[in-house]
Amino acid sequence: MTDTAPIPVVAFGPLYPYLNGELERRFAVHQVAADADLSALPPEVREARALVSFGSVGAPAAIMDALPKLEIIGLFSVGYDKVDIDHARTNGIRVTNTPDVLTDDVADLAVGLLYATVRNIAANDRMVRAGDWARGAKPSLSGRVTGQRIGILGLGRIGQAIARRLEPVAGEILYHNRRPVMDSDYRYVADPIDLARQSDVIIVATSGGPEARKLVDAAMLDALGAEGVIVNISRGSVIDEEALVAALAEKRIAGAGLDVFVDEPHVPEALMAMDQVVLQPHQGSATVATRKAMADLVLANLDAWAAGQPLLTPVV
Ligand code: 8YV
Repeated sequence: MTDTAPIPVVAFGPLYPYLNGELERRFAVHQVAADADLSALPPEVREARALVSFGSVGAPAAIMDALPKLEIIGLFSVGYDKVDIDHARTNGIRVTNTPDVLTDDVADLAVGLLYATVRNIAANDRMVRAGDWARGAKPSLSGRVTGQRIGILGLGRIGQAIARRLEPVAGEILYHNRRPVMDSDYRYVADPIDLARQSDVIIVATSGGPEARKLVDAAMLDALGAEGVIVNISRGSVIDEEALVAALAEKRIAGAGLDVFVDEPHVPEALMAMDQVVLQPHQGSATVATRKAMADLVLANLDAWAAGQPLLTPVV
């Protein structure tokens, strides 16, 4: 009996090493850089029937068109805003992502960023390490988290996990979604500007993508106000980054805790200089346990596809 040749699979962009290793155990893996010249792909790469990618790289129409035998895209991320979903659907290409396994870690980081920003934890750490406290400097008094009105922009799985974490300390939890969440314990606000106006803190937990681009604009930041704080663990594209920098510089808002940015890994220089801003390098799901769970879910989806079984977490 002849062994069938391993299925050719494209690893699009540098994959998490454990995931890459497990893929190589199963398939014939071809590494393709995210900025590769797709018109020059070797013939054996163009035979690929599956592609594995992740949040910041995604899968534009061009890579799908460069792989005429592509049947499935497995994403090592819950966000699929960098995947041309319509093109995949039109061409009968399945798409899977990694929801649920990362919800708790992303929610934990959002809450950590909230406390770090409101209580000046990063700025005070720098002050102690610089020896300023020892030389008599006095840290500024901070805001507080307990009792505050927490506005959640996007009450999906991650937004709801954030709300559950903050329920014991928040004065009120309110949210904006495209539509109300059935049976939610939290107050729905139909307009994002009104959400900002009625909140002390805005936590951005919505999906990325064109419909959410610059959802948080100058008007929403002004509605949040000079005592307000914003946290973003969603996508940098959801906030008008220039408007955010201006609002922070002009003290029209008090602070920001940011895990995501428009042009990662590049962060606006102005934000680097601001003590009222806490910056993280897109670490929401970046724990050992969760990254392995995400990888195992990508692999389980591809194993199911290869065996002709139903996919576990299909987007398309
Ligand atoms: C990244 C994320 O995918 O899940 C998402 O949508 O943004 C993150 O988990 C992760 O950093 C891998 O690139």
